[in-house]
Amino acid sequence: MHITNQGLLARFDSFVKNITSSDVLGLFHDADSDGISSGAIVATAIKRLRGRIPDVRIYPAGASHTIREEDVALMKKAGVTKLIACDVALDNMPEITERIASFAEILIIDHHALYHPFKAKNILLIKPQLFTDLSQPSRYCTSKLAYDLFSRHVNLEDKDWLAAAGCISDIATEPWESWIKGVFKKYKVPMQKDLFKTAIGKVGIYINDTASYDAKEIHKAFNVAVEAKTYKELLDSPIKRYHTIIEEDIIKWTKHIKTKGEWHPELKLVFYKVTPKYSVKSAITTILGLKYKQWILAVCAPEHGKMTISMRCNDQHVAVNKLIVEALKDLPDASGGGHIPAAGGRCNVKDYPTFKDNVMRLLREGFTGIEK
Ligand SMILES: [Mn+2]
Repeated sequence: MHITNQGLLARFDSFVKNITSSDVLGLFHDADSDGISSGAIVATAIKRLRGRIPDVRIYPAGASHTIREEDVALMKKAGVTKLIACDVALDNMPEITERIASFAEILIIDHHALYHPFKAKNILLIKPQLFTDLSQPSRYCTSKLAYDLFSRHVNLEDKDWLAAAGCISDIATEPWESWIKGVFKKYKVPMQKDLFKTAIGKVGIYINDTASYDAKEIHKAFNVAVEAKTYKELLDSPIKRYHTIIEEDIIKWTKHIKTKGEWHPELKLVFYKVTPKYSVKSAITTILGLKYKQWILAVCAPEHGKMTISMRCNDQHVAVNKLIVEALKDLPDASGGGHIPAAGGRCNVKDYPTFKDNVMRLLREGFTGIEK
């Protein structure tokens, strides 16, 4: 990786140097593992720079990845003078972000796509594609990005395990392989092919499971990520409980596919409706997708009055992104898309049987969605 825009880093440096103890600092971080980890890394850096962590901390509701009006009101009321946002593409919400900029200077650290440029001059947007030559900017996850950026000003080496956990959670390890190996070596953590099975990979899982258990408990994961001196302290902390509970829910639902799935062996197809207690549908789908690699899987769950559908076909004999789009095509208020082996979509609950019929009809007609 090469730095292609030193000017942007210089602007970051002056933002950090201008933070004073009289600033009321806001921290807005995403509600998933990389978001919470990067937020904790930023908070640690701020604490070391000025003696206390950010004064106001907010995160998006559920998996919305957005900032709300009530967040703006809260920051305004608290008199926030500077806001640091982690792992949320605020440039996709320019209107609300510009309004925050009317009372606070904003630093956005993110690794999602680039959306709209800002008009306000006091918004500093930092994304990998704006200052590096990385071919896949998403692989510079926010935890690692925040770690590298703030390491220009303060020693964060004791938090390297948290940045590494963020990389693993976001499947963003490829550009940092040798650095991650070094972190594992430093803490004598055995490497495994599946990094999620390692002790540092579990840090990300525990943080995510806390958020899946109840978004109201996110502060516990955040606080322990800030305070833990090593990855072990985090794994032995009270958030372990959420992991145990979530894991039980996941295991239960992955097992039940055998009896509760609607199997169509002639089409190598299975429909499976799940109603887990916690928001673990995507975890269930990922595990089942790996277990039934040669099958076309459609895992669905009713959520907020809609049927959400996740499809997998890991051996890629059918492109499920094409299949889901085709099967949802004529249904009202339905949408879908994704990648060849993994896709998702949604439709009205009452249209779900039609979706199923469409999938079966298409497969019987020999639909693959693969370009020959
Ligand atoms: Mn991320």
